[in-house]
Order: sequence, then structure tokens, then C-alpha cells
Amino acid sequence: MFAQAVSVASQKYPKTGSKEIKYGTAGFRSNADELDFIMYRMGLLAVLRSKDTKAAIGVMITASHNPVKDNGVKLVDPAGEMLAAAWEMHATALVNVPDASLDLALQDIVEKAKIDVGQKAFVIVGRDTRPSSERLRDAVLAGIGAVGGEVRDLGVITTPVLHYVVTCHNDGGQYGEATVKGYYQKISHAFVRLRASGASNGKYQPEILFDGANGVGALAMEEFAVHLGDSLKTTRYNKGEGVLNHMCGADFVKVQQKWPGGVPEKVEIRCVSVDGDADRVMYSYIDSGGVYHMLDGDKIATLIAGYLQELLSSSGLTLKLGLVQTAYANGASTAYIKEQLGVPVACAKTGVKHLHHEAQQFDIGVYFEANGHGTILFSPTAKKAIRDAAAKGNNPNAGKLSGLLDVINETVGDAISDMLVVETVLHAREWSAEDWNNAYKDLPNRQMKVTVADRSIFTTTDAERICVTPVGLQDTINKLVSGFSKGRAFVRPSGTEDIVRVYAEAATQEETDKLAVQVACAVHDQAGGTGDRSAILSSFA
Ligand code: 16G
Ligand code: MG
Repeated sequence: MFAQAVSVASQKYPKTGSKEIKYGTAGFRSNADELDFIMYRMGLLAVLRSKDTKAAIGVMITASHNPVKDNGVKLVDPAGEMLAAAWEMHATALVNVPDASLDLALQDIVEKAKIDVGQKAFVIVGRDTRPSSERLRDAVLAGIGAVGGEVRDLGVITTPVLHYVVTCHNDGGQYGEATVKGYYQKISHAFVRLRASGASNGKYQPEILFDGANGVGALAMEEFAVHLGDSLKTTRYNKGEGVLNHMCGADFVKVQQKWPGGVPEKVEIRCVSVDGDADRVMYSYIDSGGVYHMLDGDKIATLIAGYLQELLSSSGLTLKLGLVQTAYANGASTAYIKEQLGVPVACAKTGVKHLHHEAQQFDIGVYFEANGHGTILFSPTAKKAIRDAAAKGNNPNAGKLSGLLDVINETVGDAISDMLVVETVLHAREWSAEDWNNAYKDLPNRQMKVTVADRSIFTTTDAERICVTPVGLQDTINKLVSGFSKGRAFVRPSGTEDIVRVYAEAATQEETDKLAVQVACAVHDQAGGTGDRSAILSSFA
């Protein structure tokens, strides 16, 4: 059945490069020039996955926060989740075979997954604003067409819009109308309804500066702005006048801990930065003394979880609320939410699918990575309890919860939806950005990268907080940490770069840097470091 697919592949999308590539947490990602044949093959794979699940599958073409010369592709499973692990393996196998073995590789997937090839296939495609994205979209469409799949091309959209449309398409519209317009309307109308009593409230001012990272998030915000009207004043920057993700956007703000370029430095106005496909969000502001502050995924998660906790108890609903973080969450955020707010906290491995999965154990699971990717999941029981209580009309807090449900994009982390949730909570609390930031003070922290001969020798447990191999390294880390007040450190192999990451926290920045350097040296010494040891030692000197 794959004769045509194989013939198109060899004529128009021959395999280039010989390096083994792997479908990782972010799908396939590399320089855009190397991706044509990969996109074509992902089109083929999406059709097989659609036949396998008997549902629509999503394909998103983006390299998120990476530089504009890069691109990437990710498949979205029927309920809006990341591609199932077994299929990540099929994807890796499919893109690494030579053209001559493509037929066999496809047949192998059909056999392993027991696919009924007569089944119809439907694929929903989206892409970001990168110049290479249109060409790569054509390659995906060629792949889908070559094996007879039906396509709906949503054009230039954010990653969360694609997840939303795939979800709605497959659940028959229960979650919302399965169109791009349906997405904007559902979220923005719910937000505007929650503001019906007035946009200002106490110290809360309904005004933000929006940093669109010169990407698709900027286009999405233009559309939202039309629907939001006076409920939130958004002044928009980095709309495409500059280079994508360059000196601006959520990743820049998080990593550099700096105000984004291209946005005027206005005092005491919240600035919202999104990444290149608008699934991550960062807040920042400059206080009246001119000092810059960043509010990351931990600050967002604790703000939201605290508010949900209050609404739940005041509305008399007994639903189990929990927060899911990763080992990178600042220790002060975990202590604050656990000890002061009494919300249980779970720790998951890095990567959205792990957090998502962990959040499903709660009736209401808030999950966020410190880098600003996250959302809130409501179990069917929780949804029903909230909607039923709200429908009675005498429980205003249940009404607020019900309204909030529609502002949230549960299908994946969504920068703009998350922003509207944050704005709703700040509004309800009558808080300025400073009030929000003052809820707890972050512990100083530091991240470092160490290059080693073979990062696959690193294995971890306890959600990456304990290093199991190389044997003995964890003992060394424990000894080092015990010498620092409020000390915490862990090491893990990166899933996206050929390096080992080191994270450290302690009572002061100086102590933190010292701990990070000591742990990085231990990794270098005990695990085959290949870099310059003296450079590690002098990192923060
Ligand atoms: C990927 C993950 C992100 C994670 C990052 C860690 C998804 C959609 N994305 O970008 O959640 O924070 O990898 O990278 O899961 P690292 O393994 O290099 O530290
Ligand atoms: Mg992204």
C-alpha cells in the first residue's frame, strides 16, 4: 500500500544526513534545512496514528523558543496529549531508515500497532510564523496525501490552538467548537464575563504590556485583543518587527532574568512575555524603585493554586486540589504552597507529559514548569460538581470557578489563556504585581551545564532529584549540600542537549553559586567530564 509514498519520498523528499535523530520531548527539532524529509515522513506517520486511534491527529510545525533558523515537528494525540511513548519510538525508527527501507519501516509499524489500513485518516495541521514553516507544511501535506489521509490545514496558529482544535474535533465539540474562531471565543468570552462587575479592582489595574516574541503569539494576541475590548488593555510589542525569540520572549526573560527588548520600560505595569509558539508565559515588572522582577511558572502556579483553594473552600466543594511541579521548582514556592496554603504538591520528571500525567491524580491538578509551561486539569467529577453548584445560582464562588473553567485551556500549556487566568486571580485579589511577588521570596538558584563523554550513564530516581548512576555521585552531592544553609542540588541528563544539567539552591546567591560549582566539578570528576574544569571553577568568580 505504500508504493506511492515511497516513490514520492525518493523523488521529492529524499533522506539527507546520516546522523541518528530521536523524537524527544519536543518532537524532532533541528536546523530547518535538514527537516524536509522528516516532515514528509511525519505526515505519513500521522496518517498511521490516525488509523490506529480512529481519530484525528495533530501535526504542529514549530521550534518554539529556539532561533528562527530552526524548525521542528510534534504530533498531537487524539485527546490533545503529547504523542504516546510507543509512537515516539515508531517516529524515531521511521525517520532514521534509508529511503530504500521506508516501505519496510511503514509495514513494520502497521504490524506492530495492528493497524487496520482500510480505516480513514484525518490530520489537523498547524504552523508557526517561521519563514521555513510554509515549505515544511507542504512536505507534511505531501506525506499525508501520499497515503490517502484527509487534511485540515489551520494555517499559522499557536501550538495551544492546535491542541484545542484536535481535542474538540475528537470529542464531538464537547470541550468547545472545533475551530480557531471557537477557541478565541470560548476563552475570551469567559474572561469578559468574569469581569462583568468592572475591570479595575483595588490595586489591580487592567493593563499589560505584551511581548509577542516576534512570533505567532503576537498574532494570537491581536485576535484576542479584539474580543477582550475594555476588559483588559493590552499594548502589544514584538509583533514581528524584530527577529523571532531574539532578545525577547518568555525563554529570554526566564534565562536572562531581564526585561525583554522592544518593550518600553514602564514602571509598575505588568509585562507578559510568550515564547515562539505561545505555549509558555513569563511575567515581569519594574517596581517604583526601578528594580526589575521576574514572575515565572512557580509564581504563576502558586498564585493559581492558592486562589483555587480559596474558591473551593468558600464554595463548600470537597474536591482534591493539588499542584505538580518539577525538581526545578524553587524550594520557596514548594514550601509556601505546602505549608502556608496547605495544598499538596507532587513532583514529576521534567517534560510536559510527565506533569500532565501526575496532575490527573487530583480532581483539580495545577501543573507548571518553572519555565512557564503549564495549565490546570479538571477531572470529569470536578467539572460536574462545579457546574452543578454554579447552576443553582446561590453559590457565587462556584460560579467563579465555573467561569474560570472556560478561561483555561486544559488541552496543553497555553500562554495567553494562562495569562488571562493570572489576570483573573490578580483582579479577584485586588493585587498589584508587587503584592503577587511578595507572597513569598524565591531562594537564590543557579543552573549550570557540564559536558561529559556519555550522558547516558546518568540515571535518576525520585522525579530526577536523586542520581542513581554514576554510583557514588549522589553521596558526594549529599555531602556538598549538607555544608550549605537551605542547600539543595540535583543533576540530570538533558533531554534536548548533549549535556548534564546541574541545579543548586541555597540561602544566598554567593553560597548558591559555590554549591553549583562544587556539584558541577563533582560531575566533571566522577562522570567523565570533557570540558575545561578550570572554566567550571571560575564560572561566577
Ligand atoms: C522540552 C519540554 C519542556 C522541558 C524541556 C527540558 C515538552 C513539550 N517540552 O522542551 O517541558 O522543560 O524539554 O529540557 O515537554 P532539558 O531536558 O534539556 O532540560
Ligand atoms: Mg513553546
